[in-house]
Amino acid sequence: MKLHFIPKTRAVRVAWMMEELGLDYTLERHALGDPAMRGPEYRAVHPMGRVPVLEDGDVRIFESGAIIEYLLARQGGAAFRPEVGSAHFADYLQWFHYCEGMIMPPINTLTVETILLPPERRTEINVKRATKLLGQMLVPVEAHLVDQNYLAGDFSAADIMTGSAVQAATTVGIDFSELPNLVSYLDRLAARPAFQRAAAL
Ligand SMILES: N[C@@H](CCC(=O)N[C@@H](CS)C(=O)NCC(=O)O)C(=O)O
Repeated sequence: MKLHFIPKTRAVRVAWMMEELGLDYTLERHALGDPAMRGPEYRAVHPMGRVPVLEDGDVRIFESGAIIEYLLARQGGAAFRPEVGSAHFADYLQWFHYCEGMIMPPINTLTVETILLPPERRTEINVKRATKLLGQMLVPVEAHLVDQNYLAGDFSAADIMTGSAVQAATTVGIDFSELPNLVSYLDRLAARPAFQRAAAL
């Protein structure tokens, strides 16, 4: 299997999942901002010129969450996904999708407004709104973790998705002083050898 990869992006989530599953894979490395990612050759790999993309034989699949679901289904991922009949299954689905649905949109805005745009094109009000919204999006995760170590029973792919979004929130100026459960959750995630290997790629 080959993973199209850029460090410190959503591609790390997929590498993390592959490391947890103990899979063999190769990386095709790209660079953020490289015009080649918007060229016709790479657009044939990902129509928007993004990472991650996984290639597995004849299969090519993009969207980090979809790739992780694909890996769990095809590579014996039962240890990282509660069974359909489990009391944790609904939590698993909810927190798996909360990542891209709720936490990443304001992070996307903050990344554009504080990193990607040149200073003269940045809008302070957008930064303020996105920072406030992101803070609000983290509150339900903090509350959910009050009496449990992970989002859906044992560690699962939901922790790779929403956990990595919470990790990303630490890089865009969010104040975690009132989010102690998230701080210890981040420590638990960061202690996982599979995460450490993926983050070092
Ligand atoms: N929802 C997509 C988002 C993909 C995405 O936006 N990837 C970013 C990195 S985190 C990217 O490739 N950016 C490169 C660019 O915009 O040039 C997913 O979860 O895979």
